[in-house]
Amino acid sequence: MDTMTPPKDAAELAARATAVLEGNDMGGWTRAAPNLYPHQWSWDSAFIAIGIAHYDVGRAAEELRCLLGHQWATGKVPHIVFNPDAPPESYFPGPEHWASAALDAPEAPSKPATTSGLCQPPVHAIAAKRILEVADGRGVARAGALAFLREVYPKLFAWHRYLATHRDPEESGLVTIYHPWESGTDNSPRWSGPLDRVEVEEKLEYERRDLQHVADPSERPTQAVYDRFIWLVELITRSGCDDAVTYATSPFLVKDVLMSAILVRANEALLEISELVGAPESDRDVMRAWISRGRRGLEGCWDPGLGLCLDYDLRAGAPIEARTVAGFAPLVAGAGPADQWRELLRTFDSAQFAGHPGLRWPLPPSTSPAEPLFDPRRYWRGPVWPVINWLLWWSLKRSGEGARAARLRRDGLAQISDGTFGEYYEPFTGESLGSRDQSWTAAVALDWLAHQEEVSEEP
Ligand code: 9WN
Repeated sequence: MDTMTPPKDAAELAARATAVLEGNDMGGWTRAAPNLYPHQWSWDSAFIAIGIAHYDVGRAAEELRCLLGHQWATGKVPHIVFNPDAPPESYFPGPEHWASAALDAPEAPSKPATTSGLCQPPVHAIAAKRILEVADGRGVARAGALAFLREVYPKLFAWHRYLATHRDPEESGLVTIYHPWESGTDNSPRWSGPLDRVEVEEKLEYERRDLQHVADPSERPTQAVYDRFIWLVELITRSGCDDAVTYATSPFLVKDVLMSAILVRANEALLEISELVGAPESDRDVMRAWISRGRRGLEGCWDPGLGLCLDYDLRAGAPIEARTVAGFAPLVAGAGPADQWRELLRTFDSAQFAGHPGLRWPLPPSTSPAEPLFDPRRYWRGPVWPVINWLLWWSLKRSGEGARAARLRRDGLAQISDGTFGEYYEPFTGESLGSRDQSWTAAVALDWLAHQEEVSEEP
């Protein structure tokens, strides 16, 4: 297949997206990207499962089953499940790093460590539900998809319970993260203030592996940021990945609004799953309480001046004032006060985000071009992420914003129709950046393309 020229039509784009996912298929699980990311990443695999469902429902279920097979006893779903066959020099920090630093955590699922000790946004219940919807849409494998939901429901419930308890002892409705990697938006200016306050107290001996896989180091985090990433990993592993110790001592402790909003929607999806699998009513009461607590928590993070929702730095005791795509968290969570919703859509359409006149496509940059730390080429500091657009599209659609969602899908598809399946895209030129053949970008393409066939909703 010629992968240099853009696909000529939707059918060819779908064929190429399928080829990317099949090429990254490691047998039961999918690496996030061929070179830069040779392991299974938690939230990537949820999006990947949605994409795979369009050509193989059973294999899509297997993707999540494999990830959830590495769940910790606390309920935590690890952010990376390591590929035992990946060469040690392919990614840092790899399994030996997590193992060597006393990963004797009683909750770890296996020894030596086969996972990282962090977690990522909980998109999994949304993906599990979507697998059933896709199966229904294709008229295939409903019984298998239902059996799969029955099997994973308790694991997903335990995962959400972990986030609602260990990661929210204050019962604020907001999820606490210990490391920018947990947010999935690692290098975002959201984390610059809290990271600047992290003091790297020891000399760190390590070799970065990410720079060998990208065309230009300016697309990846700086060395100062990376040192802090690694120092935080060091502190977490030294605590034996103990939540209570990390909570009490970590210099980086933040309430993440995007992760919290995803949890709200994931709880809604899990509620629906609980009905389908006949889970006890008491579970549903618990989930309903988590949902309203989550929505209340997000309402409290609203910044009327910026017209966005802001993360909260627990160590500084202050909101984090950064205009990033995470500020649209209430759109992801759905519902919320009508005036906030209107304000948020106004911010979305303004020149600060999708309405910026210089954009190649009217899609929200990961960081607003109006932010001092905006950088159109650097990871999470400006480029557009197809997977974030998918999340916004899906959320808007569920909130009855069909026309807006349709525009987002149309423009998002136009962006990824170059066929490179970039990890992210330069907002003004549309250039594909970071990794190529990124699995979740291919998955988003497949889901969007299939949706086009399901309904016609162009505004
Ligand atoms: C660290 C795999 C992951 C994504 C994250 C993205 C990036 C890793 C890295 O790649 O993070 O987890 O090494 O930069 O930021 O969202 O899950 O695609």
